[in-house]
Amino acid sequence: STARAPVDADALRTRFVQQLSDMYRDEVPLYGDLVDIVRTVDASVLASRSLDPSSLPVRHSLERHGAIRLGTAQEMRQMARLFRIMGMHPVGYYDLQIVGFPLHGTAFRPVSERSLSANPFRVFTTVLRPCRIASPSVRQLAESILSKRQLFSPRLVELMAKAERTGLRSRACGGEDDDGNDGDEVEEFISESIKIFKWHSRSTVPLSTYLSLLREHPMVADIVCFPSAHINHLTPRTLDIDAVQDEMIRRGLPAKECIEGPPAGRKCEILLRQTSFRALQERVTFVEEKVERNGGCQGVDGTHTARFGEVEQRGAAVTKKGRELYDRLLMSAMRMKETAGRRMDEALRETFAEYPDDWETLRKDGLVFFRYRVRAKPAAAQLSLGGESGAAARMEDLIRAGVVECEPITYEDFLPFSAAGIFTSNLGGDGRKICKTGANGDTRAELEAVIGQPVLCETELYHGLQNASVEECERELGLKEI
Ligand code: OOG
Ligand code: NI
Repeated sequence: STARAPVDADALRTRFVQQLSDMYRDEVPLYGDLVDIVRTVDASVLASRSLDPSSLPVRHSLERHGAIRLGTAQEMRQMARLFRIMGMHPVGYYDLQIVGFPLHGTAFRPVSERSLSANPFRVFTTVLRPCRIASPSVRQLAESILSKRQLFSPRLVELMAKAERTGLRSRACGGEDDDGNDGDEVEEFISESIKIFKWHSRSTVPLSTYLSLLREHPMVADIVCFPSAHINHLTPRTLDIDAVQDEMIRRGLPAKECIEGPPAGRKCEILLRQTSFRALQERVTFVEEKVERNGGCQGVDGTHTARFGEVEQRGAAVTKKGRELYDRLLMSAMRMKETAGRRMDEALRETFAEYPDDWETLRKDGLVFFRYRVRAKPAAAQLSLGGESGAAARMEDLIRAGVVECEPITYEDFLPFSAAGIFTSNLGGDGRKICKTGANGDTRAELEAVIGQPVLCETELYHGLQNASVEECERELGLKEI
């Protein structure tokens, strides 16, 4: 019989996010409404620019990010393996202690140009840091409950090992797999994986346990009290987040008041703008206190607030210098809000007047990363080479000569303060909770030890993409040896 070729990571990821999106739409109908709003808004943006929907890159149609919160180092390590099989790697370090949450994490996402354009699905993944839970008894309780949880089914663990060894095969490709098996491993792998992200309205603990964890910190209750690592939101990308925000309000969705990230009204979008609708109160059945004794499992009714909807607009990836400028302007807007009682959107508009807003300046000032490509190849003799001036100046010369063109590289990551704003607007109950602080140490190294691999630096990745595109131009133009 013919051997099947293994399914590649990009195809696995695309199938996975498709099913995840279908599941979340069933679970949270408002997510479906939000996706519909985005579709309508994007269609009218394209129409207003006289563009055909097919002019959007393929990746746009199912571009999503999600978020999960894990309980233990072991869960995080296994999750990293699962994501790696789907072509997703840990990028960027986020310490949620900045908003008083006992969590830190990273984003798992594709990193190569090819994988990103196939499907850029990313998951903001945090893990509980028990050392940041203030009450020793609550910490102990959380750890003991989590030690009994098994997110990954034995079958999934088997399939993961196989994926790492030989890859997974799909029936759609015909033939048998190398065990002479005609089952569809890919389908099984995806459905077993999806189970981890599914919502369960049945808690694994009694209501009183839930309440004591909730009193300590709502995130602790959310992480500890359920049998899965339910996805807490799934975010579509839009071309016009201001229009989506207006439409959410018009339709009566419980939208967050302000959009996180750079201010509205820029010509050159940078980084990331996000808004969300608030988490909904959902019915949950808790285990009965004396469940062993009466053997029944009728449970006790309660509620939980965790899952919400979010939408984002992505702009250009900025350099280290561009990020420093962004952070400085954001900080001064935040100060204006706190000390002068200014509205955040107005404060942002004011401080961001300092952030250049045309691509040429953003490029020449080294604030944004660009992808270069040869536009028209001239005869070799026509290329004048500013010898000593280096690659950047040479690219500027080539752009001026009409030989090379460039476009900003899309930002594929997250923003800590935006994430923090999204987190805090979705706490439910009484707002901001503070976790125990302590000597901060090297928390990034702590996370890397948990994951068992280094967390990649997003700026280095963008730099790598830019450099690769410059080298490609130089090769094509025969400038490589100069
Ligand atoms: C994650 C919040 C962060 C984003 O888009 O910044 C996030 C969470 O609530 O678990 O998803
Ligand atoms: Ni998000």
